[in-house]
Amino acid sequence: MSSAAPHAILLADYKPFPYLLGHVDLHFALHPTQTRVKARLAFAPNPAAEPGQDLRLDGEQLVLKSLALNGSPLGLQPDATGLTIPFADLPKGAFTLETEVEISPQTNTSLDGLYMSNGMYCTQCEAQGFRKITFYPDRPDVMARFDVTMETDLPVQLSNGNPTGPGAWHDPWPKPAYLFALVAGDLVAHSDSFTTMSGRSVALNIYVRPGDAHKCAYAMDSLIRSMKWDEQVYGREYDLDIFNIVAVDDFNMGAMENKGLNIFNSKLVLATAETATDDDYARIEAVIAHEYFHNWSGNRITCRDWFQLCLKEGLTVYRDQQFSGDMRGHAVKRIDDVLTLRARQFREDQGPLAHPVRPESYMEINNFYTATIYEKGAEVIGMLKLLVGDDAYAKALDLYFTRHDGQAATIEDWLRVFEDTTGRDLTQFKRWYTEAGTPRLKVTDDFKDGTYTLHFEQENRATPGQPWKGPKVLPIAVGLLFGDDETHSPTTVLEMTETRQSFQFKGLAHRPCPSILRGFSAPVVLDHPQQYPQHDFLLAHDTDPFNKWEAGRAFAKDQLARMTAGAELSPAWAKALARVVLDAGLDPAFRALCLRLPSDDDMAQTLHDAGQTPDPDRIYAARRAMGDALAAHMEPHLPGLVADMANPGPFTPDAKAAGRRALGNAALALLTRVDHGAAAQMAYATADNMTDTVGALSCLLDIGAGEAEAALFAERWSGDANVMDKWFALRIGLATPGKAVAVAQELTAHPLFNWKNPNRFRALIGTLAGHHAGFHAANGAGYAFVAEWLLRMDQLNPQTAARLSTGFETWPRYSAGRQALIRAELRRIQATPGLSRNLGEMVGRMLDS
Ligand code: B3K
Ligand code: ZN
Repeated sequence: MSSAAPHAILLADYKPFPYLLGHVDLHFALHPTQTRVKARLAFAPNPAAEPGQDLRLDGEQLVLKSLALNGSPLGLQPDATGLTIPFADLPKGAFTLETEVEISPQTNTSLDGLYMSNGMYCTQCEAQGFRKITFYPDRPDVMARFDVTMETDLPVQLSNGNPTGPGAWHDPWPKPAYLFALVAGDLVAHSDSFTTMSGRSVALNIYVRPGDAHKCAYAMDSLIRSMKWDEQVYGREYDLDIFNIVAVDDFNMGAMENKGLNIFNSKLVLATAETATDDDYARIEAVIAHEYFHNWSGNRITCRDWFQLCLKEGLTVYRDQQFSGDMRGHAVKRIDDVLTLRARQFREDQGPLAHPVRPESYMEINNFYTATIYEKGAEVIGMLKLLVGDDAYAKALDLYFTRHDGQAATIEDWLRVFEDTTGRDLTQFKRWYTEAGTPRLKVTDDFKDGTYTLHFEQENRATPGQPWKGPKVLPIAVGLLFGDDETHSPTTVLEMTETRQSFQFKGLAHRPCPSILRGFSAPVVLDHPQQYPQHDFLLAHDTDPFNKWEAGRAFAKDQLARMTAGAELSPAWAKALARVVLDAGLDPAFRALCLRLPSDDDMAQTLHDAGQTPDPDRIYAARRAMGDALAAHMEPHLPGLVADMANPGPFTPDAKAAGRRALGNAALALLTRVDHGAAAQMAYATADNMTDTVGALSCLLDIGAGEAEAALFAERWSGDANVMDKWFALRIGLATPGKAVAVAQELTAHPLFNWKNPNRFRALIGTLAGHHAGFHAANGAGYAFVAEWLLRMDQLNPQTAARLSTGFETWPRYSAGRQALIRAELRRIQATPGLSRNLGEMVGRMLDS
């Protein structure tokens, strides 16, 4: 638990650290409860800082055993958050500080700092875990070269950099402490090698528990493709002799980019056809790439302070999205990314936790690893690239990597490379970094004397602490369609900078149908009063794949909104959708995305944004009715579609085969609605891979059947934690709203509900919080259940508890009754003695708005 009294840290207060740290020697005598850490820190005064300052080192939960300055013992005692060496005690020039501390990895349940997972020692230091390992200036702008040695009986002993002997490592690249890592365990390696563009050979290893080595091939292949891609696309070469990845079962997030020693949640490494779904494979590929790409965007160039987090995260997400698009197809990747953006970032931006891509204050930095920093941070880069063009983007990135190599940089530095490359003034564009909230873009049009005019108006609504905002620079990609026989309609990027702005298209023979915001060229909510037949027309004819999909989406949302208000579903919708889904000329993965109905949470967000109060039960019922109507309409085609999508030959995880499975399983889900599960039962019995197994089981659970299959599944996979997480999530996620809380409650008594494991906790508690109608049960049982478990988790692992508390962030959307119930739970959490700074800050921000 964080012991410091909460107080706000401000961007405006940044000051350079008064001492430079040239070199660090660390020695670990590893022991489960009495690990000894010796540190030798070589300091010199920082000429860029104000002279005469004390030396303040961060340190939490450390037992200080000895302290010496230039070899002479010092009789100082630490306080709860660190150690201060008064300026008067410091020599004039360079000096060396030596400390020895004792820590207890086994009892460190926060999974932050040095901890143990299944008998293995591992670390997580971003953002501020290093201060739980030794006394240190734990801030990203203090960079040093590290030498590490360790003593332990465990056979595999790893740290950053290159090995210099058994259990000894030297990292030649100066780095901040958050990139430090150490692993010791009984592990086996899946090994390979990579030859870089300048001909250096790099040893590659993925370390896992004995018995799991056969599950690493896909992660290794993804790593090699990432290394090649970063050379080819960004000219970035790897810079050590060795690159290690370690998979651990107990991990607070997905993975961590420690220099030369990435540590991964095992669910993002281990994959075989039998145990991993296509989504797992895609995620493994993306996260392996993301962490590898951080070697340049994050490690070689790091952040000056944590307010600049998007500098590394937004850019690295943007790079991993480009990579996945190159590997798997850009149209489908873009649709997936926009679905995630809306589900997580638009949701955040609409509620009490909204914050700018570069925040200006925080209490607990770990609460800011958010969709806004990551996903919106990436969108901002995509807009910048669209505005300056691909060539200028490439030049600006080259300049960024050369100018700032080895530095701890800022968003100002980042924007300056674009300004210097292009001569553009990015002052207005910078609002994307400093102002929170999703702009709304209203569109109207007119046509007169051969001139078609698009009128745009942008609205930038207030967010917590930011009542007023200026207009944003919006790149709006537009195409005009004139008839149903177009094979290509060119895209023009309009640059909007004012609150209201019109753009004319002259010399047209007749009025076009506009396709606006192609490729989702800016992260805005489009308010474009188009309806059937425009949706129908664009769904059939738009040559921009994103907007073709978006037209179907807008059509479905329009229908769902009417249905929640009591109207009937229009038969035109199913007809229009079926035409695309059955078009064999289109990519199956794209057709599968078209079949995916808007989620309940997405509908609630959309209704709230339009000024209505969403009713979770009505949304659920409308979406079910819509699925039933589509199934009835498509019934004659479904068995054929399911059969057509079967892949010939053995399982392969590539995008083409995965796309066919996605469409086949989406069609099977519809078929299950009309054949009462006959085809899905057969599919379950014959499935030879996890995608089809989960696909068939989901179909059955979705219609309230599948008990026998679910039991078989649990029996077969009880020994595989990553697979069992899926089982917990399916049972709860597919329960009917009236039963979801009861099912979740019952599963907390399951012998495999190891709630201390973050993956399992997310699979159960997180899935309930994401079951829209179940979580928002009118009697408040969902809220009380989640609150109870957050409080329990907070005692052990505040980061995971705080992360899951975002289940409550949407409270302002709902009826007064539900609002009161949620706020009561949030107040109950807030009033709990001993609450962590992490959860305390989250709950406080949610209640304050
Ligand atoms: N940089 C890490 C995330 C650290 C989260 C700290 N609470 C993983 C990533 O973004 O690549
Ligand atoms: Zn990252």
